[in-house]
Amino acid sequence: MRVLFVLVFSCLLATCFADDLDDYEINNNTFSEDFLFGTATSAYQVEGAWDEDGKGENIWDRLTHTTELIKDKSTGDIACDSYHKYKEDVALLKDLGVSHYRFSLSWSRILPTGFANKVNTAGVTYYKNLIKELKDNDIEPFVTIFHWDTPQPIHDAGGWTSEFVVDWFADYARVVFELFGEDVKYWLTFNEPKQTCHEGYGSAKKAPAISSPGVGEYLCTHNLLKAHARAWHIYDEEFRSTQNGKISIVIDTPWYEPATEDDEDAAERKRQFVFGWYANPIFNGDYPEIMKTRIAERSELEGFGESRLPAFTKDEIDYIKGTYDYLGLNSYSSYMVKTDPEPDIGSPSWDDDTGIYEYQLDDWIPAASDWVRVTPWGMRKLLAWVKKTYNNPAIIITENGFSDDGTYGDDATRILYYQTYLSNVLDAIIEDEVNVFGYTVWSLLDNMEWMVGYTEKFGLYQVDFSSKNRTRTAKPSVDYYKKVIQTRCLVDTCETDTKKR
Ligand code: PNW
Repeated sequence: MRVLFVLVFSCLLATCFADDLDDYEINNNTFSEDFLFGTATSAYQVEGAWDEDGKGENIWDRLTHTTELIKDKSTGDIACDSYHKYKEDVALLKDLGVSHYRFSLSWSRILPTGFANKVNTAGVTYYKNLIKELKDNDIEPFVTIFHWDTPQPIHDAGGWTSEFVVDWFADYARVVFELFGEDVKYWLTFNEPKQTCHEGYGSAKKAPAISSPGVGEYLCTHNLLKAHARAWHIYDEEFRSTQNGKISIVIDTPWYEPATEDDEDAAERKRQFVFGWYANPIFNGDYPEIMKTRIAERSELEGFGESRLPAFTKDEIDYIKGTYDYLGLNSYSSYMVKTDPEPDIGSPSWDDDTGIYEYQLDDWIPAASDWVRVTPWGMRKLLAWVKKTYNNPAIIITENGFSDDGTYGDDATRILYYQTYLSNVLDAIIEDEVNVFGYTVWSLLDNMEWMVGYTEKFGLYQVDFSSKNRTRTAKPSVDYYKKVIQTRCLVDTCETDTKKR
């Protein structure tokens, strides 16, 4: 039996959107007892203490201190001050009842020069303390090794466009496995590599804000994939037998829905350019054929001597293929896709290489972030597509969430977002037999939202950035998420006989 539940929420909204959410049925089965419910943050976005206790400078410190690119001209110098308030954060997590907390390590806090020549003991102590506090409270640490904050000296030496970064990252990964591996059972090498490479080196929309469209992002990705594979193999060969953990990567994508039946190829092309760019080498071997073909053709028409997409050798393909123990999936929203078969040949760009147009519909309920609209059906379609395309991997949703602008009020839209997305996750598990073993809300706290500073707030907890104390206050969605975690149920009453599933 299923219940219609959402009507109440959709009409609490100031505007009732045409894409009526009262059409959504909420799954009233339960999540299994061992399904993981958690929440996430990243180092630069919450820690602050940017130059404290020996931490080195990273590319976000440099960008925020030396440019005017951040919307509210803010920095992550203090952020949520989690470097000093981690015990308070863990108390919030405990109160929520989560099974896991996903956070990232700041490379520059552990290795201030970026290189493994010098380990910063105080930085190591911070993460040891955080991990101990989590474990003392029965919360499993999910540790992201790299969440966009490249050490400045690594960037100065060539960053992700230098092949040597593979060695530098491998050295860093070995250090953190040695230091923390006894207590960490779930590792993630990279968070959302597309954001690092496309936005960092292609479109210049994120640090280090390099504009090299159609070239820089492919080079960055090539090195990053090799670095991921190297870290996976180091773990596999040197640490797995004693530490018994699992290691993978986080890949992000919206769901891309064809605008008409004729646009299915375009939608699939876009999925491959966004997600397959990273997932295909790791899960199936090598870049997607469609990327190899299109980029080679367009490069030739543009007068390049070789494809702008670098090629892996056969050995590299074999080395990268299979470097996952599970999949970390981040997804927030959906786009409609129409074909744009051959954008003009001119200056190269990844966008033109994809050959599509995309847009969101006005009647999808918007968040404060212009790229997030409430499209829960996209989550189910995405999960089914990942299952089919990548051989049914074990998946944990490592990020999903909704932003407000500070005026969250009764928080009804965020509650609606979690409820409808989780309902679609449950549909995917029960009806499509997708192997999803966990779900992670982005984010525990309102935090430094990169280029838009503190203007878009994804937190379950509001943070008062004007107070020295960075006071945390629960938004109403905390109660809803707590109840879901306790009861495993998304509505008031669930069927009881499915508990053991
Ligand atoms: C993620 N998109 O970024 C990051 O992992 C977080 O650090 C960030 O705070 C969070 O999502 C919210 O922005 C994304 O345009 C940024 O599709 C942009 C997109 C997806 C994820």
